[in-house]
Amino acid sequence: HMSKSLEDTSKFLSYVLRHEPQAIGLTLDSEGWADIAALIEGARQAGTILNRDLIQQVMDTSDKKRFTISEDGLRIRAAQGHSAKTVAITYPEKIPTEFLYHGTAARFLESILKEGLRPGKRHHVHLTQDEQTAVAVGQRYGKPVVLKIEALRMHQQGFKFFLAENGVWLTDWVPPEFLNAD
Ligand code: HQG
Repeated sequence: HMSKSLEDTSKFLSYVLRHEPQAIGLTLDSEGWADIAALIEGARQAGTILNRDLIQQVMDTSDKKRFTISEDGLRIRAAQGHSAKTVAITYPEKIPTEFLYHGTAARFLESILKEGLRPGKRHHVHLTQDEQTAVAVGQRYGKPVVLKIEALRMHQQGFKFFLAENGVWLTDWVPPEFLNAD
């Protein structure tokens, strides 16, 4: 489990590597990679304590494996969850399992059943193979509801699915006809 300070470090990394790299003068390439030395220097200038050891501790204790370090050890990226406009990761396209799950809050249900699942500010809709993970995701916004998605049937009808390196499934949009709330 993660300590409070490591959790803060993880949240800082999510913020700059997914959403606002420019907040610390950082540049992400189109695959989402940031230079680790530049990340540490940008954090220092913003008054955030960060070093390689802290980054490594976050990597080692992260249940969701949110971040990936390049093989040469010089770069880091978030595996998924981006909203940053300059990032467009080329995820491998995969055939999904029969069902995938999405956790959300009960108050969003009416809108979701009308419009389908939309990515919002992020680049994709996030789905998981694991119902329990979906419950935890939904809890972040209120009373959780888990939607069961007919992923394989979507795939058979031409919808594309991508698998991030941390096991999170991504797609562009889930139309209401493939959603079940029960
Ligand atoms: C909802 C976490 C109304 C959607 C997780 C969600 C994930 C709609 C919210 C990752 C809607 C967007 C992403 C519609 C979707 N009407 N609401 N038509 N379509 N929504 O945070 O999936 O811990 O951008 O249900 O594990 O909650 O950050 O997406 O509630 O993988 O690493 O709009 O974040 O990972 O919220 O979470 P988000 P998400 P981390």
